[in-house]
Amino acid sequence: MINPASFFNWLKENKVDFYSGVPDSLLKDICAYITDNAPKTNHIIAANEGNAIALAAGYHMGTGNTPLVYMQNSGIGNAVNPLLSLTDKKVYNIPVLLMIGWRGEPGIKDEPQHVTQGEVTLDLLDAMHIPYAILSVEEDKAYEELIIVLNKIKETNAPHALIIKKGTFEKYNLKEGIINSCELSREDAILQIVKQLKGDVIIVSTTGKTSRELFEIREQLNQPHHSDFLTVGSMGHSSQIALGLAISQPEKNFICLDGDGALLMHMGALAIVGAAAPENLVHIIINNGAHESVGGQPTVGFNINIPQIALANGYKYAQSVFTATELDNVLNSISDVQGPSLLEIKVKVGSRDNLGRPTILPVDNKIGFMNFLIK
Ligand SMILES: Cc1ncc(C[n+]2csc(CCOP(=O)(O)OP(=O)(O)O)c2C)c(N)n1
Repeated sequence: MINPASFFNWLKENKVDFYSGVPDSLLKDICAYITDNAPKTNHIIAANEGNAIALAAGYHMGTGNTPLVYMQNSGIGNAVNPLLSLTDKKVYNIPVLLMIGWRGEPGIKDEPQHVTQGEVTLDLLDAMHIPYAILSVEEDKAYEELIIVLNKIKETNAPHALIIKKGTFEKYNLKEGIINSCELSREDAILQIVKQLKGDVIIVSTTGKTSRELFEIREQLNQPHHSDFLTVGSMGHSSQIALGLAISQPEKNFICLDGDGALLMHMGALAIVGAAAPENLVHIIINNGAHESVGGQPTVGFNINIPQIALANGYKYAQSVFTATELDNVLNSISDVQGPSLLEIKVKVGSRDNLGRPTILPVDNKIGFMNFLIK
């Protein structure tokens, strides 16, 4: 296994000292080390992986150095356009060292949303003419490979990927974790929402632990899952799934349970909800200021005024709450408000160690959900 500190120092000695990306569970130890040890100006956790490539391109043009961009392989889709129309050698020819976590690696059991992505990861890079090396888990070998990769980048001035398998990095715990004084946890907030819902409210939940917690809460309460669409992948898109549903079934009420990282990833979605103005949609942002599901690296969720942003984008009502009592009050009245509405719930960072994963397949979730909606 590779020690995150020595990997970071090795890169620094080789003039790779700017980092951007979106955190990934397979990369959480190295991402945590970078978060704790890189100067703030040299590490920017991007809104999405495409933005990270663009940030890296800007840094390269300002310094001449090679930046590093990290991402989960599910972020390749977000990065394709800037990789092909910005950094590509037939366009601006900009060097980037890509570090890509290989979820769904063939032969290694993973969640359904990672399986095809894992199968096509190397093919996607081939199709984009981006060379890659699968980084060895053995430290000495890994550094030999890295020398070859950096030489290749120097020679071509173009992006080169490092594919990172599960278990490549030794454990490193984030020191600069976010500590806030919020009362509720994400799970507390979801439990309260589920318990207080009136009538047949339909929920679309975002990727990561939000959907896992919602699933477990239904199990605990002995409630069926058919009114929940668990968006296990597609980070940042659940508000648009909810929008598509809300406009197709205007007589039903919909809630999108979103995360701050997911909201930031595709924030333009807010303007589209505002413009479409579905009266029957409540967009709830569970804001912990972190990418909690993949290691707790910070987002800028606590630096921005989400309700004001929503109102400026055409939402009809927006509110922020911190406590169970405030949440109780808003949930009691929100169904009387004409939407689209946004409710931000500020929560602490963290989750249960024994949190499970949905035991129903995504396709069965969809079938049950559609049967419930179109009956
Ligand atoms: C395009 C894409 N990039 C990265 C990931 C990995 N990922 C899964 S959950 C998550 C964090 C989500 O953060 P947030 O929405 O704030 O929710 P939290 O986990 O804090 O509840 C990330 C980065 C992903 N699934 N898809």
